[in-house]
Amino acid sequence: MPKADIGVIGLAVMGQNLILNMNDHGYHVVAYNRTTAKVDEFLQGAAKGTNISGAHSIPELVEKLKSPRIIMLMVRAGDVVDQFIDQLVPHLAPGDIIIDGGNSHYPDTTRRVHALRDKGIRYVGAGVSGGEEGARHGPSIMPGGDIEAWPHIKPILQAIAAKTPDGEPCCDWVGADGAGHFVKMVHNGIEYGDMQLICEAYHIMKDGFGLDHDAMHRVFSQWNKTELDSYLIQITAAILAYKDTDGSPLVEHILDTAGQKGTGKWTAINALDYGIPLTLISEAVYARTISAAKDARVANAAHFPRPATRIDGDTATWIEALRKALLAAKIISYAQGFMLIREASEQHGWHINYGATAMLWREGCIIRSRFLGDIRDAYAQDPDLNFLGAAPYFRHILQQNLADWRQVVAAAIRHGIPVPCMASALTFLDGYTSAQLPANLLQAQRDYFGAHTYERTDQPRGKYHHTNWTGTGGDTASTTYDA
Ligand code: NBP
Repeated sequence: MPKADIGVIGLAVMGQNLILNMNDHGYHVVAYNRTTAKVDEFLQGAAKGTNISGAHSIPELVEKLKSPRIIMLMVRAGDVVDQFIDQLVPHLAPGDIIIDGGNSHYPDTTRRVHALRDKGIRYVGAGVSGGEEGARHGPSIMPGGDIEAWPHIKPILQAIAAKTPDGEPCCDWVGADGAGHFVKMVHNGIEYGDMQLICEAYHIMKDGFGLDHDAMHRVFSQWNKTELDSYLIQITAAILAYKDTDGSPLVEHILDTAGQKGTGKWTAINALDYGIPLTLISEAVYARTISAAKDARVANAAHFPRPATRIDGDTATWIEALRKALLAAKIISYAQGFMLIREASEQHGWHINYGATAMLWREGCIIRSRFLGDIRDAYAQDPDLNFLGAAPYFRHILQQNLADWRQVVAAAIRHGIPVPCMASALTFLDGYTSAQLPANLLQAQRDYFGAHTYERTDQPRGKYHHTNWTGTGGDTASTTYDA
């Protein structure tokens, strides 16, 4: 039997579908799973009649692979990955490659890359997005880690990845260490933001404009023919048209408490750690948390009634204003996400290509959209672009949409419709485009109570001053540093 091209460990939904995808592209795959009965079930089930082989132990798996051996883990993130690495290493030779295709936290990937490099093993953390359908027919893949592995794994990963309308694979090298898993994490955070923005638009349409579900379905279908063209807008249109067995919209029978698995939270925590104002995605995480507090919301609702009236004015005009608000807020969300990627890339020396990152998400993943092609174009024009909203294409949209965006947020606030993402994005833009903010008073307060010092407008930057504000404090200043 000729040796196989790649081994895959983990035969749950992602592993099985990736293996079938690899097989479709002519790769000979060996499948292994902790519960080995699943290997036989797979070989006799979905893999029947294919070129896929099975292994019932780690040594058998390794033995069946050609050199350098390539083994992909598609298992639960966390300790399980370390356990498989520990089991594999004694059977591997220098130059062999382990790819972790699960949702690992990027510092774990960085640690594993370094620990395995010392043993001569090349380790890659590859974020995979697109769920079951993507895994089977073309996911977005974000590999990073030991670049010496890339020439060996590039043909197979790019073959199975989704393709852009121009035929480019949605898979390319992201950077060293945990860069691939970092970018996957931010992708998931952006997904939280996109979903919450759409939910806010639905809420305004339903409670503010009084649209029924068929009308909302038509609006989202129409929006999908504009710059908002994306998978999430498309499925929202389909969800709003979907009827339960009694003919009523199914969506209204679904309990309004959102779950989360933690990648949005990781993104927000990282933004705080890196000092990046990732306000929209953070608000999207909090929105899910508030939604989960159903009992408290129901109890409190009785004490805070909302205006019963609809938002005044021509509905068609409002719908167009809402589309503009959604698009503008989405630009801010991606701008903030790329600020975070840029900061991490610079701090770690990952040299991430931001335009290429946008194209990794163009197809195959949940946030796939036409918009990502525009982001790639913006970085092609200016690879060092600091703020996406400053790129001519996006700046023009923000300028054109700003007045309507303010109207929509103001109307929602007046009617008691929560719009945390649309509003925080607007507030971010107002702050990030203000030449003067009230932080002069804030610095005065800090110096007043804690001798934290301040810089003066009439003195060079970097020169710090302290005032004895009360006449009873001392002249000793606190140390100045950024936390
Ligand atoms: P799961 O995340 O459900 O993991 C199932 C696999 O992990 C099985 O092979 C299972 O073996 C193995 N496993 C578990 Br669970 N505990 C184990 C242990 N203590 N020791 C050894 N093996 C153990 O599968 P998935 O949904 O296919 O996802 C795989 C990876 O891809 C995860 O990291 C996930 O976060 C990521 N991901 C998932 C999706 C998605 O849509 N599902 C999308 C993108 C990324 P067993 O059969 O013996 O229990």
